[in-house]
Amino acid sequence: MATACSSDADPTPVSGGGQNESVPAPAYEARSFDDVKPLNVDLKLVLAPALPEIPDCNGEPRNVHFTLETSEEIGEIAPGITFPFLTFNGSVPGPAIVVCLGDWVEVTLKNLAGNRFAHNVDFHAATGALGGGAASIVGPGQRTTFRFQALKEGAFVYHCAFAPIVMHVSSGMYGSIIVLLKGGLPDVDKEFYLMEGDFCTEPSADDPKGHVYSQERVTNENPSYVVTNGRVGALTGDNALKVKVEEKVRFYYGQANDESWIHIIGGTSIKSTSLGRSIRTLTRSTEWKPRRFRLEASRWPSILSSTLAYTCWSTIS
Ligand SMILES: [Cu+2]
Repeated sequence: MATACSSDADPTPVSGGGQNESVPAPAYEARSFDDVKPLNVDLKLVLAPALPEIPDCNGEPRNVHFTLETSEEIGEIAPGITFPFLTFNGSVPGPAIVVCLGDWVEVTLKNLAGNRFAHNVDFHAATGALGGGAASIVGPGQRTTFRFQALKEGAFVYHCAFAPIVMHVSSGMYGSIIVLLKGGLPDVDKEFYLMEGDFCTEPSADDPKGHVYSQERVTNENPSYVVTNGRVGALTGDNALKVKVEEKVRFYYGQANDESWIHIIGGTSIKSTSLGRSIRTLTRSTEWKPRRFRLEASRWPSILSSTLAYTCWSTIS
């Protein structure tokens, strides 16, 4: 088993994706997996805008396992327009992952046989080993399992970091991982997971309605679609988010593209909190800010100075 513990080693951040700030003090002291012998928990992932079961985070650290499966499928990006998506678990964004501070996060990454590309996964809730990217490169038909300990609270992006990274991310390979403080979050009536991303597409040579990835649009930073939850109409019409009057609602809002601002009309936001920031994932390496908007009193810090975390890595297989 290969291990690397950045909390007691050189503090220079080594995670990829433009994380170039000094590493803050860890929010949680790293402990030995073998000493703690954490309870194994299988996290049942669900597709956006749903969230998995939210843990209460009152117990001992757990070993939270889940499987991400890479898929390469042509789907509809707008009515009548198709695009060859690259995804985690067949959805854009990839499933939300919610764990507690101190939990170990044990990831199995499967790259389906028949896929064209190698893939990996880079969690910005972690540092070292390219956020997992260096530990998780899998070719078609391969799988790998690795784990890290979540030592910094906040909302972070995860994404494929296999070259060309821009192509993999802007084709849909991104999602959010949320690390909760001890005690979890106050109860709400409904929770939703939203994530914005850009797609740079152009009609293929033989089919004007069959779009393909456009490197020219990426280079010119000129996306053809700026969408929330992966496609035009993902949150409108029959897909509209529904809540009842007086219900308390929490939104987890992330971005895998250029910076923009969510704007809630028709309701009162009791509290909106920025929990982290990460890279802008298109052509520039400037920072962007995934945000989680909470509609109730918050005991979280208003702004996290960084998404960087101290992490002990273990490559399991
Ligand atoms: Cu990929």
